[in-house]
Amino acid sequence: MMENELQKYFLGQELPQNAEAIGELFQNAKKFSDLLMMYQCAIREVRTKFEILNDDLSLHNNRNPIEMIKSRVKRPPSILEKMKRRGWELSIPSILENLNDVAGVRVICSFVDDIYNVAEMFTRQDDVTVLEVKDYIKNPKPNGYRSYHMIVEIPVFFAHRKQNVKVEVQLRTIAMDFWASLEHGMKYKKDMPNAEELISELKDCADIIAATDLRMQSLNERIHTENTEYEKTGISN
Ligand code: 0O2
Repeated sequence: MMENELQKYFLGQELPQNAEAIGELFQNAKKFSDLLMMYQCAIREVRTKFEILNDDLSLHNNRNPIEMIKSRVKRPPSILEKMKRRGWELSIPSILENLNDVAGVRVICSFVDDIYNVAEMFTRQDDVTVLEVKDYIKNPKPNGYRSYHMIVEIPVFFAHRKQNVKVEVQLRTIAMDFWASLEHGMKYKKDMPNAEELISELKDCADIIAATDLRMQSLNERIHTENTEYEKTGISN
């Protein structure tokens, strides 16, 4: 009942014909929009945590390890599609229990080491519970995808209640993000005639990018060491 009505409502199909069904539809829609608001609040909490870490590290280390933070609440059609694909019951308790990526925060860092440092500082906070970690940097996907994924749970405080909310956090470098944005376009194009060639080129690019990320990190360390030495001795190598 709820599944069909939500589907019709959110996929823009026709409205039910009787007043009772319309009333129920709007009640369900209200509950659903409250749910999305709750995920939006959890995103704000998580974003703030990363922004504070970035400000603090910037103040003490003179550089920002985080280049950018992006976030999104999964769109209703994508929620419905995933719940159906996985065979999960379409209800609010089931979304809360099963769907880990309704709230998504993507943290784009300058260097690979920054990813691990920032992730460690974030997960050390006592209101952050880590439910799952997938390290696609140490274990890249066969297509070359690299990122550090975490599912975390954080408490969100509302006027009269506290709700623990799951958020998917993805940490990656600027280069990994650039690659993933391009590769995302392949999601629905795996049957194209030249797909194999594109997949193979993308994999090559992912490997080049990973090697470049490490070279850039090592260059950064050398530049930093030389600058520190110069500040101490006034002698430049
Ligand atoms: P969107 O549009 O970014 O939300 P899960 O579905 O989360 O229960 P799964 O699929 O094992 O289980 O999760 P995983 O591997 O942690 O990946 C989830 C998200 O990571 C994806 O979300 C993408 O954002 C990103 N991702 C994972 N693999 C790839 C990849 O090969 N290429 C790119 N470009 N992104 C990837 P969605 O829901 O697919 O998409």
